[in-house]
Amino acid sequence: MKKPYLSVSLDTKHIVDNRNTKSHGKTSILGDEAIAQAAIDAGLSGVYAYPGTPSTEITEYIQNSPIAKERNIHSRWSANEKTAMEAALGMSYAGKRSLCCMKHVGLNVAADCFMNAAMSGINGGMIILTADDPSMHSSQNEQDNRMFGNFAMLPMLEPSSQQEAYDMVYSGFELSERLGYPILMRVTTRMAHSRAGVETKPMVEQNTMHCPEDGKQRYILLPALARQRFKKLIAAQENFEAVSESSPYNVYYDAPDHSLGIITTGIAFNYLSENYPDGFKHPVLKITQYPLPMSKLEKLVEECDEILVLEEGYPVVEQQLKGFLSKGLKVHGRLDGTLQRDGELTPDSVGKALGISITEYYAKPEVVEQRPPALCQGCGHRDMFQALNEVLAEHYPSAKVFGDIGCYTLGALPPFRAIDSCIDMGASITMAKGAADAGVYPALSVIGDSTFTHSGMTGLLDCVNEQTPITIVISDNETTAMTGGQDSAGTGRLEAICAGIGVDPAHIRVMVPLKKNYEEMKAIIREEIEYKGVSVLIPRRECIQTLTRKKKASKK
Ligand SMILES: Cc1ncc(C[n+]2csc(CCOP(=O)(O)OP(=O)(O)O)c2C)c(N)n1
Ligand code: SF4
Repeated sequence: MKKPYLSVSLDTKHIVDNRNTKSHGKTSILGDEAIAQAAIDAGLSGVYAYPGTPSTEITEYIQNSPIAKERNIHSRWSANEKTAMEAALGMSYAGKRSLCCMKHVGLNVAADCFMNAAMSGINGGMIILTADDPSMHSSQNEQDNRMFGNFAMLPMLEPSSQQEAYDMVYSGFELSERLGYPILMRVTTRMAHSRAGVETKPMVEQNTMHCPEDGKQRYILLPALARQRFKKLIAAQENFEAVSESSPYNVYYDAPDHSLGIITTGIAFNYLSENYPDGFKHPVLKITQYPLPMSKLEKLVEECDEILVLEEGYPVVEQQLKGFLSKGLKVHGRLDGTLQRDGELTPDSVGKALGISITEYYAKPEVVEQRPPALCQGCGHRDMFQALNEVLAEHYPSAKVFGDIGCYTLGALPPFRAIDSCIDMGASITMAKGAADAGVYPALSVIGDSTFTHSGMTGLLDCVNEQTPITIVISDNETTAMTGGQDSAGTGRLEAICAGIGVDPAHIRVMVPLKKNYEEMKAIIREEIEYKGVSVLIPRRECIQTLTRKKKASKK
């Protein structure tokens, strides 16, 4: 008989996980997967997320986990990061443990909920996972969301290894419940996407549903109640600091040479350790839990002549140490040029900052060339851009095309050079509106289907309300392609959504972006540009990558 995945032992809160015919143990996984596995093991009831590199694999792991399925853990993608965080807060309100994941810029979208969840606090444990992308491997900026954690005054975790990522999430829900607040956990690209051996722990049962008894005091942020909650949040800081001070994650390592003291945050500890395989030369304070452990920091500052701060992202700790007027303390890091001001740290850049000579083992072979990214051959976005470019070149040379974020952003590059902007998700429609208001004609927007439902729909409503003369192209490949082909929230319903928002159905035009249809497409594009109101063009053809994957899967 097939072994069941789970068996519940009645005398403890633990559930034995029989996935690998053992209850738990060591397994080699990505940082993102360690986070997902830890959440499942810690009694997660729901993950809420919108895809975004480097966070996507967390939710995908839970979606593909037979145990998560068996335990009925919610894992469907949300429409955007704000809806995801609000749903996670709702699940926590009902007493269950929830995880909310996003890439760093997703926290900008969810910021309204984030800041206010810090006021209400939580009921079931809640972890908000931000995956930051220093060096912008696949992002439009490299913001460091520890600043957001400080802004919201919430406790934060920033693992230095995959094992720590696992342990922090496993115990993080309980910590969140103990403190009464959501925990912000920050990882960066290398942590999310590199693999290591991780020791897993026994599986815990999910919380039973229990709504908060004091819910009406906590969750209704009317001014009189919100003022009380803010005082509570301020008062809670002392407790957050005490917990951080005694955290097993913030560790002081003494070493013989006190001419320098080193502070590491998050993954920088890993990079430092690689440079000292035989033990540290200088005292090191490893910080992976915030608020900052002040007495440990003071000890390091008092015992060492100078301080070097190694942190991935902004100089958050370095700036705090320097303050505005602390002339006495010699602090080195990203602000004084000891390390580069932007981009990722590496073991080598850390070694250089310490004056350690670096041996280059693997020089880049000459045959390896930097290649700009490009739309796949056969992609429907190509045909859409080709037809659009021809119309604009022939009839509207002063047209401005406001772009958005997705595979189609690559239409900015040769050979198309088809878009004039790409700022944030949804901005194509609203920027085109503002430009049209200023007199730009024709003002066009090019947006993907997933980006449209993420944050384009409200901008469309603004256009409809003012009958803005604007032509919006929703380039519909029926998936969220850029992040790997996740479901897109509006698939099959885009025309209905646009009509529901108030676009005249006569000006919602669907087309199939193929070479053989160019003349028909061009005629429609021209007609709708000539229309002095809101028109929506929907070139629709499935992404060839998802199509190929489906075909392969159906042959198996
Ligand atoms: C606020 C925010 N969340 C997530 C992302 C990651 N991201 C980039 S493009 C994209 C979606 C693209 O899907 P779609 O608009 O359908 O275009 P496609 O890639 O399919 O052409 C996502 C999720 C981001 N850049 N910003
Ligand atoms: S992944 Fe899909 S949408 Fe993206 S460029 Fe390739 S075919 Fe086009």
